[in-house]
Amino acid sequence: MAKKKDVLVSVVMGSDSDLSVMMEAVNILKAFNVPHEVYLTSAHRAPERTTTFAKNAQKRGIEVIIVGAGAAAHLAGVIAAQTPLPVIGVPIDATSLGGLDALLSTLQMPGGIPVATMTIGKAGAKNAGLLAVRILALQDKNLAKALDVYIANLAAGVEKKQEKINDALRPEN
Ligand code: RP5
Repeated sequence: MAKKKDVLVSVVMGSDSDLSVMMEAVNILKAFNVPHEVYLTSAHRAPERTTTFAKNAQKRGIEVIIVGAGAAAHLAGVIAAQTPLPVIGVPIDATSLGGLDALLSTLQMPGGIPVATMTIGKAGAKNAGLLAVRILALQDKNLAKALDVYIANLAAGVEKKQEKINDALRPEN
């Protein structure tokens, strides 16, 4: 049996209710064949579990941590405070404030402890996965090539959509 590859990216979330959003990050990591894990913890409901995770992440060989949380979303900052690894935060729309609460809680870190904060919700989770891939690609030529293909496909998709618009606007239509 092939040896299981070491986890490079941990996708952390504050609640199982965040999973559907954070799957966007997981799906990107799967698409790029990046070994990853999904880890549930909470800064306020399980502070000791959060500390244990953050303090051991580097020793476990993890290189990037993605953290999704909603409401008073301090999970990314609390983890970033306890590890030197890059932490990417994803604010989740979990309350009547539409994610603005989580956005500001994740984003507004005082100087000294950075959290690279993405946009709210699924687009943010997808971009968190892609940012993790970009970070890992700095040291991994195969991943860098796969990223180039992904980026080229995005541009090709725009060209295709332009052609569709042109077709729809042709005078004979
Ligand atoms: C945060 O509170 C979680 O990240 C989640 O987005 C939000 C609500 O959690 P649940 O009450 O659904 O568990 O800690």
